[in-house]
Amino acid sequence: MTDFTLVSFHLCPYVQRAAIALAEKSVPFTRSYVDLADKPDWFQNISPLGKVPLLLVGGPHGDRTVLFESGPILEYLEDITDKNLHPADPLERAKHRAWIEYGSAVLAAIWRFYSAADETRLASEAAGLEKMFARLEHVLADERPSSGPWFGGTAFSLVDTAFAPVFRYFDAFERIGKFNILENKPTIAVWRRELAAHASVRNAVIDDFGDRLDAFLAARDSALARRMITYAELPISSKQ
Ligand SMILES: N[C@@H](CCC(=O)N[C@@H](CS)C(=O)NCC(=O)O)C(=O)O
Repeated sequence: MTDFTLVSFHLCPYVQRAAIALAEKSVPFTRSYVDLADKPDWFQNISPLGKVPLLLVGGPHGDRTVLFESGPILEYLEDITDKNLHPADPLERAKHRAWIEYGSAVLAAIWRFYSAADETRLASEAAGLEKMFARLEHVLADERPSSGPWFGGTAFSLVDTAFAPVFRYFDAFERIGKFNILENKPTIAVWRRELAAHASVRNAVIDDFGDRLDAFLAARDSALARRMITYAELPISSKQ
């Protein structure tokens, strides 16, 4: 009997990918959390890049293998389970892998957005993100093989596991202001809404995820954090 432990950080979007895939595939697993600001020795010893997620795969004789990097973890879960989240067609599968990479590029752009030092940089990062989502809106609206709420149409896929954590950031950004990134993208709006309501996506994070993300964003030395502080200081009567 194999047992699985997902080594996590509460806010990590890459960890969420693995947690969603494990739930979609009905693979039982336990979670352990590390503080990335104060990494314990056991974690440093087994994580080659010092990053989460790790998937600890326990064998029948007490042996244990450490898998790192969300991409290989997702592919391994595809290999060992019957319920596939990748499409069967090789060309479609390759496209899905490419769009998962795109999801990682969007996460990097989101990092640049919430880390932007000043308002000028914040605006240019917002414009860059808007372009990335405009391309995605086109793919969803015009190139999906079947109509349905998910990236691939009717079937929930690994691309969905990659983008569900992306949209969680926008719940936080929209509490701070209006950045014109996801506006006027109706297909993305439906996708985002369906993902947010989906059980495996909801259960991929702890209950106070939103508060933790707000606190994380507010603690940075960034234009976005300054906006949050300014907003918090406004009298309640002037808040929308
Ligand atoms: N390419 C990696 C990215 C994982 C990653 O960046 N994890 C972040 C947390 S979301 C991390 O562990 N960073 C290490 C640190 O902050 O020291 C993957 O797909 O698993």
